[in-house]
Amino acid sequence: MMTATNAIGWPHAAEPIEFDVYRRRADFPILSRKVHGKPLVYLDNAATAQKPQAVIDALVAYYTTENANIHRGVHALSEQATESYERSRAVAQHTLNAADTAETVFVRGTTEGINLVAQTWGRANIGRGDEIIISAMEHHSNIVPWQLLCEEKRARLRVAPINDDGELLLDEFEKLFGPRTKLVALGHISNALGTINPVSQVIELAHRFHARVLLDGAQAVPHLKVDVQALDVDFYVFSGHKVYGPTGIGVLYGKRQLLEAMPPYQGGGDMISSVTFEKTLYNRLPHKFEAGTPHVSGAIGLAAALEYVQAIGIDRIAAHEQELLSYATEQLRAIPGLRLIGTAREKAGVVSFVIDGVHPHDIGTVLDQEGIAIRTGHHCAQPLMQRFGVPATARASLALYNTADDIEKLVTALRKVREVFA
Ligand code: C6P
Repeated sequence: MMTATNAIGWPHAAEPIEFDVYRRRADFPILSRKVHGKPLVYLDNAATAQKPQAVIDALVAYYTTENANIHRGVHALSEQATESYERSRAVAQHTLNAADTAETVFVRGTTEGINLVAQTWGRANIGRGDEIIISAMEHHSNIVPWQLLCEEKRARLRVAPINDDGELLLDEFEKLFGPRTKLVALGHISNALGTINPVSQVIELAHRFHARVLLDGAQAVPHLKVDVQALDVDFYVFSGHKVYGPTGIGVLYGKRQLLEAMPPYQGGGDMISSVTFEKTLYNRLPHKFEAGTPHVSGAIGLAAALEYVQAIGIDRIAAHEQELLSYATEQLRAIPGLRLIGTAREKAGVVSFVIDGVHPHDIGTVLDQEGIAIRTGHHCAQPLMQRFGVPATARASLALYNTADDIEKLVTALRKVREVFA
């Protein structure tokens, strides 16, 4: 249990919060609104999760009582804002079980975290002919930054294949390693399939070949316990908005010795210890990577979200979501003409599917009229769609506040889709 003091008074994890899903739903004000006259059924959590009152209150409290620039002022507000920002970093560090706050860099989100590593560690460590391994199920954020780097350095991007269930083929994966392999960049959980990748095995394998590993944890941190030290992962990134926090804030974890050796990402205020026109000395970690005024309120809101999750218990959230996933899978399988895309044995709360003769966008539009929010499209994973031979899928994705009733409404609406388009 966290015992850190709470500078701006949001309800933090002093006491565990009971996990009764209907009580927890009441923590999320948006869930009581209607859409097209129907109660909102929010099943687009992989895109972004809704925010509990604790997070909204933390943002309001910060702007109402503390707002100031950080690390700069000697006045009281600046000192308080700095303390809250740095305390938020400690909450993020604790969430990932990083050894030190110096290893916990605030970024805008997963996308920026991956680009930061590609442009700093990557540019310094990847050379002509070197190889980077990704998988066939990556989000564009974990493809394009490496393509840019490979183009610049004339390095080679290699893609680990997956089977028809959407699972990594570990034997094939292993065959991709060689003396030029410098990095493996892998999604911890696929946003489009829900597959939970065997990341411990991958890290162990990569380290045998002296390659570094970056895990894209955008879909993992909201759904399972992540321990970067136990994993022995080199870099780990996630976005705040998918774990009930604000948009525009995320975390990059990096092992200290790697971050120390990396050049800065951007230049500007706060990332320096001294500047002359002849030479600039950089600030200590993690500030070396946080140029300019950071998203102070975002970090504070993220900490409130992480503490909220921690107070409920990530294991209880995971168990609840797994139960709903089994129920949803069973119910969807019973709909004639519906095909699930992504049937891995180890899965998080994502169900992607197509329905014979119906474009996924039409599914999304009919569901929207019923107040049901899902995502349709390629989910920023176009190569994965090509692998499954579909242009797009419909995707329902779960969060801690979803219920069996939400699944039943989804299933009823999908049966309606069949009737409308059959
Ligand atoms: N996936 C989805 O609907 P940002 O946008 O930086 O917060 O996260 C990017 C990202 C990276 N990796 C994975 C596995 C992701 O799922 C995402 C975001 C959203 O699936 C929006 S495309």
